[in-house]
Amino acid sequence: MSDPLQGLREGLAAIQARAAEIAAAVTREADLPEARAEFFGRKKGAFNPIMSELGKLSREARPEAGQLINDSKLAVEALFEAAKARLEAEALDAAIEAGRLDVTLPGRRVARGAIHPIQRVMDELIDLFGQMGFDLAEGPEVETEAYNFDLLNMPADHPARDMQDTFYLSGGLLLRTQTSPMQIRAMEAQQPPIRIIAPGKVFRADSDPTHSPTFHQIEGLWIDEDVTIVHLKAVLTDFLHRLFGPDKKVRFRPSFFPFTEPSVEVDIWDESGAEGKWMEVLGAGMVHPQVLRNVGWDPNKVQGFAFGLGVDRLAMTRYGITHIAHLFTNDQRFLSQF
Ligand code: 2NM
Repeated sequence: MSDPLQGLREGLAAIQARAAEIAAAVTREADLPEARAEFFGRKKGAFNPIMSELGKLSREARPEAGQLINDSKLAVEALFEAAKARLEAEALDAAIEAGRLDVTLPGRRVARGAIHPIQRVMDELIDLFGQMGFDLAEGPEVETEAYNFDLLNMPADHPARDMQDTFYLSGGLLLRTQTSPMQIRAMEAQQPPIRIIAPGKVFRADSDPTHSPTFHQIEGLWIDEDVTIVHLKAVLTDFLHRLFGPDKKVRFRPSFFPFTEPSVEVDIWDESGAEGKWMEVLGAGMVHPQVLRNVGWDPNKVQGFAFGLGVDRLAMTRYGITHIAHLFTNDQRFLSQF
């Protein structure tokens, strides 16, 4: 007895064989929909002509034929599902291979930071003055002429205001040339007594092998009803002995600053060379009565002293740094020594 579905079976077998070939040949997941369309596409799908043949079969043969076609479609669908799973696994393998780490390679050394020599000295000085009862004052690096000069008894024709020394900004502003404006601000903001230090960066249009346009100062101020030049000598001598050792020889010389009267400069005896020499480390003086009046204080009721010192030179002496440029180039090899 001849099988009326013989032709259908052969046709479906051919489709499945071709589907197996095509599904196995796909190498990229993105190509799958196109390959699938060869069998299930609305227009070119390989099952379409077979579906239209269905109508030519006898009524009795149709259910079995329908079943055969469905089974075949499911088989082809399974082939493409398997191909999809294979491609996903291949992509995962490739990603793992590409990201493979050799955990036996030596690690990269992390450069460790260190505190800059200037900041080390700053911290040490702030700590020393803190032990001596001085509070910390702060203030802006961009200042007005009033705070940087006028209120410090440096009038408009004062040589220090020359364009050659001061970085002027627009709008009547400037980069502070000294830390003293912080002291003026502190005096304005509170009432006597006051005992503060004001550390920070200062700026002068000055650049050569021994001068940097940015450098660091710490200034101090102590005002009360009965602070005299004796306190100035005692506090600064004590400070220098704490910093350099109790046997360090200290010398006070008369000097001049517009914001103090009288003014002094303070030297220490430097024995590092063959000969030994006096080395200037501080400027100081009794705060000028005009400066006190400028902040609204009565110089007949309160008085006191102020001082200033350059931190950069101190840091160089302390750490044996011979070139000022080392302080600013931020060379890791230099900085990591501290
Ligand atoms: C120095 C030397 C002498 C000083 C004076 C003042 C203020 F604000 F009280 F007037 N602040 N700092 C001063 C005095 C600074 O530096 C070499």
